[in-house]
Amino acid sequence: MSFRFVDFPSACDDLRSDVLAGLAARPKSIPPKYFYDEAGCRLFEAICRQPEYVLCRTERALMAAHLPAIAAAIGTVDCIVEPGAGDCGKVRVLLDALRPARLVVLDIAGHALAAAAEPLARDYPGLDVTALGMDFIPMLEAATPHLPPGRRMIYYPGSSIGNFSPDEAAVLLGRFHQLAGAKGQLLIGFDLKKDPELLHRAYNDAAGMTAAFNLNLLERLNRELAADFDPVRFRHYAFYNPVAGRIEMHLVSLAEQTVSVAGQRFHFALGETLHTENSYKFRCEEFSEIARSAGWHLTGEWAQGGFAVQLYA
Ligand code: AVI
Repeated sequence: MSFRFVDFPSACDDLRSDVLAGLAARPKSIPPKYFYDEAGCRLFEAICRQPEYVLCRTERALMAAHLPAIAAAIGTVDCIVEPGAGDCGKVRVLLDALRPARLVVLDIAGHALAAAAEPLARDYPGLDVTALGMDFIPMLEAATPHLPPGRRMIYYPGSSIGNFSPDEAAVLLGRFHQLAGAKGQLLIGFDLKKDPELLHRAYNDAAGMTAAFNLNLLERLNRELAADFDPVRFRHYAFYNPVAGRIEMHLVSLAEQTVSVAGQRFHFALGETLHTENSYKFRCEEFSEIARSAGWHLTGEWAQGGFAVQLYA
């Protein structure tokens, strides 16, 4: 069994500077990557179990249904690289089908990642697993020394790419292209445009898990940045914007209030929003145009139940 965990320096300063900059901006905003503290990771897993949020289950069903064709299109791979791997649950089907020698997983929640990745090394004898605890968005290139030569495939499932604007997505996909190197491939999953009512329900589940996930961000800032948000004075507000082709998630202030964060004070008017996430939805051809602009060539496409997986070389 071979398992290695490398934790990159704490992103604590980034949290502070990103949050202070976001609260000073108009509209106020905070990058969605900060949802994922320990409680946020658990809440996201709970969201994936909600009947309204079918995204994770649909992707799993698509992968199961098309795995032989996907594996055949991919061919031989020496190393799978999964940025934002989280609980490392999705990559198992690919490990079964492709049997690569190396797996490199990256995630901002480093210790949760290590706990999830270590069992993979036990369950797949001969697989060399490296877990990199890093915020890969600013520091993806730091992963390069941990990648073996040979045929690499970047795996980016779960429609995580939808949490970036199309311009940001193109830049990130270009960096994936560099990281994959010669003969590199990209297998990526994204949510498709569909009935806005279905999308609306997915981000407004009846059990309130998405609301709790959104509001947990305020609890995190209270704990980690000595903030004094009162979560009861903010409302989870999520809706589909068909012009922009995205779900927008907001925390709307239910009162005029002033909040202290890391020693600085921020005023919220009644009804003012703190924009916490965009989740873009695509048509297959819209997405392949973004990937093409980043240097990738489409080599395979599977769509089912409102979700798509594309393969690029
Ligand atoms: C991780 N990401 C793809 C999820 C999404 O659907 O945009 C995060 C999420 N936000 C609310 N629910 C789920």
